[in-house]
Amino acid sequence: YASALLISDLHLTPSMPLTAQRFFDFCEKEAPKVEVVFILGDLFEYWVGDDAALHSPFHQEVKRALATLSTKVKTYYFHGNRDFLIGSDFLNKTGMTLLPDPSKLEIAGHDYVLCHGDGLCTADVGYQAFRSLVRKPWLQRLFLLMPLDWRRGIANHLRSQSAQQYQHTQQQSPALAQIKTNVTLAACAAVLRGQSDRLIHGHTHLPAHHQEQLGDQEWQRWVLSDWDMDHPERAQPKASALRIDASGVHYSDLIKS
Ligand code: OKV
Ligand code: MN
Repeated sequence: YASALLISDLHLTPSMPLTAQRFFDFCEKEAPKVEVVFILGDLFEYWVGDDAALHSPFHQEVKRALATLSTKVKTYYFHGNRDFLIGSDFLNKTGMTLLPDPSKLEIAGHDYVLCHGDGLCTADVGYQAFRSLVRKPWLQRLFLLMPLDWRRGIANHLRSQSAQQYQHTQQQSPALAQIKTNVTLAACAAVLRGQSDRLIHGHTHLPAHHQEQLGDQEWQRWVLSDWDMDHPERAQPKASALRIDASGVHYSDLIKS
């Protein structure tokens, strides 16, 4: 591909209308200018099955935006840690192609390893255990066989547990919380080894370009931003994409005041 836009961590929910609006603008104006768009996971805040989206006007609107975009440019999707249950029904309806996490792609003459990023947070042993459990196909099939209201109940329970756990760690040791919510050098090195010296991921909400090294392995790493436009008090509202073309790799600030 000669030009690409990469986004992640929009965490779309009906309760964040400004973020959703930013995404609809992105799909209409920004994204059709490139050849390919990669969504590196966590497009949604949570996902308990494609059937849950069938009767929701909000999800229909997101589906329509993606389906329209997919007629103009190639669209690829990576599962995030929240929306890893996005399945073939949603993908077919939106025209997106699911890629395995991580995947190596050639963009504008360079090889990049792309992934969501949660798999790189190997200092958080508890999360990695949760991840390998809920990614088991047999457990996912079992979960999806449950009635929708049970699934919503389990999801709400797990989400409040997780928020409580994070708050607890943050209060006990902010330094440890910071280590647990970031990627490790060892995991980045392992995912790139023999593949590439360029890594792009989201998940940590710490947008930056890094030059890194472990032993005799060197690489560049770009982190995508999240898209919270609905909580200006929490942080500076940010919603940026990473653009790759012949001129290089650039953060394109989508905020126009
Ligand atoms: C996503 C996270 C909730 C983190 C449950 C099997 C099981 C899938 C699931 C339920 C939860 C996704 C699908 C959600 C991510 C959380 C809490 C913490 C840190 C099962 C398969 F085990 F119950 F059978 N889930 N949802 N978390 O609400 O979107 O990533 S979720
Ligand atoms: Mn994430």
